[in-house]
Formats: sequence, C-alpha cells, structure tokens
Amino acid sequence: MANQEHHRYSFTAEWYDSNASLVRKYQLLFYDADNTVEMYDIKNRRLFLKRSKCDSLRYEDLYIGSMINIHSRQLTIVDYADEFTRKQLSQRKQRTLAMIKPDAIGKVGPIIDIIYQSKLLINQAKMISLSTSNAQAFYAEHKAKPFYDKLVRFMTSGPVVAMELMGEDAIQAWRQILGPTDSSVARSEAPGSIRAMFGTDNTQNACHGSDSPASGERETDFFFSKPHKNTAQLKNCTCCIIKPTAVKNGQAGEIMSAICDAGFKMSALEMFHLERANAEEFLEVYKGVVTEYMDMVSELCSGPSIVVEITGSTSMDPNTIPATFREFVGPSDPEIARHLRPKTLRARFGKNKVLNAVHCTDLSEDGMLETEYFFRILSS
Ligand code: 3AN
Repeated sequence: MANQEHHRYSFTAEWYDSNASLVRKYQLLFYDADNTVEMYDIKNRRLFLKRSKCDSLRYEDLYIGSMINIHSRQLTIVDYADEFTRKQLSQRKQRTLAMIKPDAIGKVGPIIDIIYQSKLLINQAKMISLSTSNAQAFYAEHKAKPFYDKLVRFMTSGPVVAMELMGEDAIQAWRQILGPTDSSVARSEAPGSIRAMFGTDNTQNACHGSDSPASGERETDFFFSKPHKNTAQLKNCTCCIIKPTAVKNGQAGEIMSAICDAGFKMSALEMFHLERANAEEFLEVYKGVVTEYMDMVSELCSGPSIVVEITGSTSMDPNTIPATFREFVGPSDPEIARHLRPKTLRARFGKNKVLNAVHCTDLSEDGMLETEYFFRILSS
C-alpha cells in the first residue's frame, strides 16, 4: 500500500429535491484512499456532507452522466469540477457500440459475462428488432458492397441487443474481444474471441463493434439518442430485474445464462437507471408489509439494473410462467435459499434479503403489469 498513489476527485453533481421541486447543485469530492465522499452546497457555499464513508460508490461509477447514490440520495454527475479530475477521467470515457447480432441472441448471457470480465462497463443496453430501413441506415457505409443486401436481411432476421460500452480505449478493447470479422479466420487466429466461439462466417459473426471514435459516437447515438421499439410481447410473461448490486458485481451475464439454461426465454431486455420515485412506485406493494422496504428502494435505485421480460420455451404452459420462474428464483432471503433450494438464482447469486440479486413478479396476475411498467411506461 505504501507506494500506491491516492487521489481526490472533484465533480459537480445535481440532486432533484422533490419537496422543493428544484435542482440542487453540489460539489462532490471522492477520496479513493478510503472510499469517502464529501459534499458542498454550491449555492449556499457551505459544507453539506462531511467526509464520510460510502462503500457502495466505486471509482468506475464516476463519469459524467452517471447516477450515483450517496446515503440514499440519488445524484447525477454533470461535470468535472477540476482539471485534475477532467484529465484523469476523460481518458477513460471512450464509448463504443457493441451489438449482439441475431445469430448470437441465444448467447446473450455468455457474451455479457465476457464484457463484465473485461474492464468495460455497460452503460446502456436494449433488445430491439431492427427494421429494414434502420439496418440499411446503420450499415450505409457498406451500401456499395456485394454483401450489403445479405447483411441487411440477416440483421433484420431476429432481435439484436445494442449496448453502449464505456472504458479506456473501449473501441480497441472491444474489437480485441470480438476477434477478426470472419469467424473462421477468428477460429484460427483468435480462438478465445467472441466471433471464434459464437460466429459462423463473415456475415453471421455474432457481434458488432464500432471501428473508430467517430463511429463509436455516431453508432451509440443511433441506438440510444432516439427511441427504438423494444421487443416486449407483454403477454404470457413475467418480469425479472437483475438488481444494481448484482449488475455492479458483474453477475448479470451468469444470471442470464442460468435463466436460459433453465429453459426460460428472454424476450425483451433493457438497462434502466431507475430514479428513486420510480423505485418507490414499483415496490409500493411491499410498503408497510416488508420491513426492508426502504432498503429495497435504495438498492433498486443505487445504479443500473437490467430488466428482462421472461417467457417460456414451447414446452412450458404460458399461464404458469410467473409461478415457475418464481420457483426458479427461490426464497427472497438467499440464506434460506442456500439451505432449502441451493440451485435457485438467489441461493447462487444473492447476499442477503435486500441484496438478493434478482426481483421477480410475486403474483401470477402481476407478471404482465410489472413487465408493462418497464417496457411500456418507462422504456424510452
Ligand atoms: P467489422 O464488423 O469487423 O468492423 P466491417 O465493418 O468490415 O467489419 O463489416 C461490417 C459487417 O459486414 C461485418 N460485421 C459483417 O457482418 C459484414 N461483412 C463484412 N465483410 C463481409 C464479407 N466479405 N462478406 C459478407 N459479409 C461481410
């Protein structure tokens, strides 16, 4: 530890005070030596929060646009507040578009797991079906190429998952993980790469990655700056939320793989950065019923969660999906789950009653309602 350099990072952060209906601005200081934070109220020029520990906040969470939770208050980082922080952190923020193509849609779990094993951060994610005109526009630069029509047909043959990845040198890092364009070349030259493992040839090559900083910006904007219809079917379904702590711990890919291995289908998927008011509204039925309600709310808005619409394989009775999935998720307390039902998701991935890795719909009749809350009401 002796030689390790420690730093203080400084940001401008905003908090929406719903009581006063106004946005309050703070200077937020983060000390990486002991994971402490300190806050100053900018307008009133006074200390707002004296330096104190905030274990849930990590260095990786500190970037412009990030929503962070400090002692149950949800703040958005809007700017760097000094040159040191700007210099140090702006290098890390390259964006790239990663897309899981239709041929690899059954491999979303393993692919997301590979991303979380790398140093890249998933900042946004959404499953969509590309229309022909969107696919043509996305690949406009290849319009004159002989494979263009085939490529457009392939890209519209089923759903894709678009993701904004962020990190230092994200474009190069993701292309390295992808391997060469042609999957058979990938198998000989980069056998551990995604295209080697999950691709077929040079069109059906599992995933896409931006090839330059300019295309990284353009392509992430293409998917995330305007609305694209999600793939939710909103019937015969149930709702699964991979909660922020599980996402932060890099468990989302493994959880998705476990869900698919158990025979469920992920028919829609989107990352949500829930605001506190939405978390409270969604969990309202537990208010006054479950003692951990407030902690459950805090957990649900403590960072990005990945929400999945779960449907069944053809062999499953569609009416029983919420109940069958709930069985598979297991008792809400992971300690109990580990004793009684060790193969369930919460037994495998949960820590305690609040940090229990996943939420699933409790009552069968609510499966559709909860899925609608995310994929119809909140989905952009
Ligand atoms: P990459 O995705 O590796 O950057 P690009 O940008 O040259 O490769 O090509 C875009 C997409 O076009 C590829 N992902 C692949 O699906 C398809 N493609 C590229 N070259 C060929 C080819 N020779 N034949 C068929 N499809 C191709």
